Amino acid sequence: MRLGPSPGDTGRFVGAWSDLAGVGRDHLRGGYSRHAFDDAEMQLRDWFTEQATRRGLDVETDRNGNLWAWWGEPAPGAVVTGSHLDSVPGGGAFDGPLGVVSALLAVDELRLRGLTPARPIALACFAEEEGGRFGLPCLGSRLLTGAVDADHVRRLHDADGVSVADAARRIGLDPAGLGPDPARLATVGTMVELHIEQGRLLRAVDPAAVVGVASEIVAHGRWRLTVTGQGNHAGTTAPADRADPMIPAAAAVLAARRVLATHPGAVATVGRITPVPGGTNVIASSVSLWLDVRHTDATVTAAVVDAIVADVRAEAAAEGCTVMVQRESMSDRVTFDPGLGLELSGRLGAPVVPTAAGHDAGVFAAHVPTAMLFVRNPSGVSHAPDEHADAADCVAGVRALADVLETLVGDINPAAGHLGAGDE
Ligand code: HGY
Ligand code: MN
Ligand code: MN
Repeated sequence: MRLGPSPGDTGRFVGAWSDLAGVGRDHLRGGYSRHAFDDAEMQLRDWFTEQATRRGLDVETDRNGNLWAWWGEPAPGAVVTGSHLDSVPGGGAFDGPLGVVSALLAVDELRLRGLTPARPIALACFAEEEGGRFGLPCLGSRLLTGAVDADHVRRLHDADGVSVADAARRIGLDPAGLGPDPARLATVGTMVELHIEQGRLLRAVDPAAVVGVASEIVAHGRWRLTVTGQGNHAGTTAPADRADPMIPAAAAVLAARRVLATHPGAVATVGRITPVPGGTNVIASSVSLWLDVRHTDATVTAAVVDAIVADVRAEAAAEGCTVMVQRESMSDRVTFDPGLGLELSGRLGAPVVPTAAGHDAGVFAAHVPTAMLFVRNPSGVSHAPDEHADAADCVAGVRALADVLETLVGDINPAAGHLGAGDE
């Protein structure tokens, strides 16, 4: 194994990273807005395809819009690594793309080490991980594994009314093909996702740790509340004559914080509220708001939602409004493969930490041995423009991922010692 990072490693990372820096910048919100199959994400997909092809990997798009780049013929037992290219609105640069760029650079590293994989390696970019366009996170991996109903998904639509079916069609997919892909799932032997850490648990365990290994993902879900009142004039409507849906909506925001006092370990967030019509001098006729609630125990997650909804319904009754609650997504707690996690933690000398962030790896964990590697995030900030990881730590992440892949497919052939097809 080669010793510490060389200028080539950092330069290689910075070079690849700079390719993405200008794609999908959100000048209104700051950060990046790259959503499933939109222009920005398609530019990143094209970049990934070009980079993978240059490395001699065979690139394909599966029936659900996930990208796969193969080192070796697709066959059962493949080791899959990758992440996603889409972002939240105004998101950071690292959440998703770090895992994709690191996978490409890990292939370079393994070729420098002379590896001839004894099993196929696939680099993957999963579609709509954030759910930022159609509201259902990990859409591509959940369709592939059959974790969501394809007919329901086809009818989902974005803020402009474009359905998943239409969006799929626009990128050349057959909407009727969206759904379980058992043959492809059967090729996946092990899945490893590298991701910037989101939060501060790694530093709490070991401030010097650059890489961590995930133990679990807490239970988490998202609910849409639609409060309906009576639209009216902001100036001429007396308080007693109002049925203002913003009042119960405000109760949801405050309850999301208040109920945590009685549910330790839970987090609840209202980050998105959309009044209709949304005029400054208008009492809204309805308000949609979305709850994001997480706790390691799914029953506590449900209890937190129930407590918040009870507050909203009480305020709605007093205000003469009605409330509709729709569960848009729910992911139970995921425990990653303990044996694999301990093996990787020992191999890398990396602490094992849980996370409250969802990932495609969390979807695969129900089907194959799955692991996640976290790269140090000094501030812990994510889903915001300030999200950042130092280049040296990202290079350490690439090398850790290469170590993991070598462990999983190892067959070192020192005689090789070349970059392989499509040298950089
Ligand atoms: O929302 C999440 O937990 C993830 O970042 N998609
Ligand atoms: Mn995210
Ligand atoms: Mn992510």
